[in-house]
Order: sequence, then C-alpha cells, then structure tokens
Amino acid sequence: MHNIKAIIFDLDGVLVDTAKYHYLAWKRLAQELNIEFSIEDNERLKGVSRMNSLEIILEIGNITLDDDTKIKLAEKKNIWYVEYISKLTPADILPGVIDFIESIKANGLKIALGSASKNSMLILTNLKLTDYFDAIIDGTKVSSAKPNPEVFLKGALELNIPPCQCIVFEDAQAGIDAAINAGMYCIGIGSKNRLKKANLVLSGFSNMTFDKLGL
Ligand code: B16
Ligand code: MG
Repeated sequence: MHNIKAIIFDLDGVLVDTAKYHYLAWKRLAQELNIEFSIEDNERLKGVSRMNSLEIILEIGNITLDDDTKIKLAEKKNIWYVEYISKLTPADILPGVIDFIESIKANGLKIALGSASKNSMLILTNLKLTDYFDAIIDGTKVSSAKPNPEVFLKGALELNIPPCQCIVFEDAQAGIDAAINAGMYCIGIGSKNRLKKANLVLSGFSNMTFDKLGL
C-alpha cells in the first residue's frame, strides 16, 4: 500500500465501546417482547443499522410485526440507548486512539468518520473528538446500510481522495465488507478469527502509530 491520503474510522467498536450500551437497550426491548437475547446474539448487531438490528432480534424471537410497530420499538430502544451514551466522556475513548489520530495528522493525512450510527454527533461531542474530523458521514447521511459501500465512498468523496488511497478501520464484518466493496484497504479492530476478510487485523490502538503500520 502506497500513497495513503486518508483514514476513515468506524465509530462504535473502533473509537469507543458502545456495543455494551446497544446490548443493554436491545436486551430491555427483547425482554418486553419475551425474546431471549444473549450477548452472543448481540455480536450479530455490530455495524448493522438500527432497523436491521431490530429485524434480527424479531427473527430470533420468531415474531412478525407491522412497520409502524417496528418504528415505534426502534425509537423506544433508541431513547434508552441515548440515556447511556449521554453519559460518555473523553475517558471512554478506547486506549491509544488519540495518539494514533495525532500520528495521522502529523503525517498530513485526512480523517473521516464512516459510521452506521444516527447518534454519532452526540457520541463524538461527548468524547470531544469532533474537531479531529475533516468529514463526518453517518447513518443520517446514507440511504444504504453496511455492507453497502455508500458510507465510505461518501467519506472519500467529501475528502476529495480516491477510494484506493483510503484506509478503513472497522470492528464489524458488515463494515469490513463495506470497505472492501468500496475498494479500500481495510484494517480490522478485534480478533483475527472473527475478522478474516480484513487486509490486516489489530487488537486495538494501544502503542500504535501510523508509521508503525508500515504501509
Ligand atoms: P444507532 P458503527 C453501528 O455503529 C453499531 O455498530 C450498530 O450496533 C448500530 O446498530 C448502528 O451503529 C446504528 O446505531 O442506533 O445509534 O443509529 O459501528 O457503524 O459506528
Ligand atoms: Mg463498529
């Protein structure tokens, strides 16, 4: 990989661990619907849009509902989720993230966000990360969810950098597929066993700088 000009970060699971809050809120909704929803099931929701997450939970419970009811349930879950993420502070940024971002800036690269979340502005504001980003593309700006490449292609477009000169950091299979579909080099954050399709996998950003990637 040469001539990298931009880094696109996924949000949940890459910069901050919000999966636990999604889980608590979905679990509460599942309980109301008498659906057994485990922490293992929650893995299937990572990187997946809010409505698609609800569909997966309803499928687990073998429940069919009309669209209006589904929208109301998703809104209810989101109110609980927002209660949790309203309490986030910069202390919740995952280890090594700030130093890694600073090293990207020092190399003159651009930075974008490519998240499925419609709550990304609240999360970035609470983490005090907003000012680092040259472009922010999230669930409020796309019509197709990951693994569709739209979120990352829009990020590259807004930065005015060709997709082949962008690197995506992702923690979820749907996001890795989206990055590959966008023609971007993809670095997985998490375990090598789970993120097999990524070009490279890191356990996290601790002690990591852009130069250490050796790209
Ligand atoms: P919201 P990411 C994704 O964010 C989460 O991984 C996924 O679990 C969630 O369902 C999705 O955002 C939508 O989030 O309900 O806040 O709009 O990983 O793409 O940053
Ligand atoms: Mg994620």
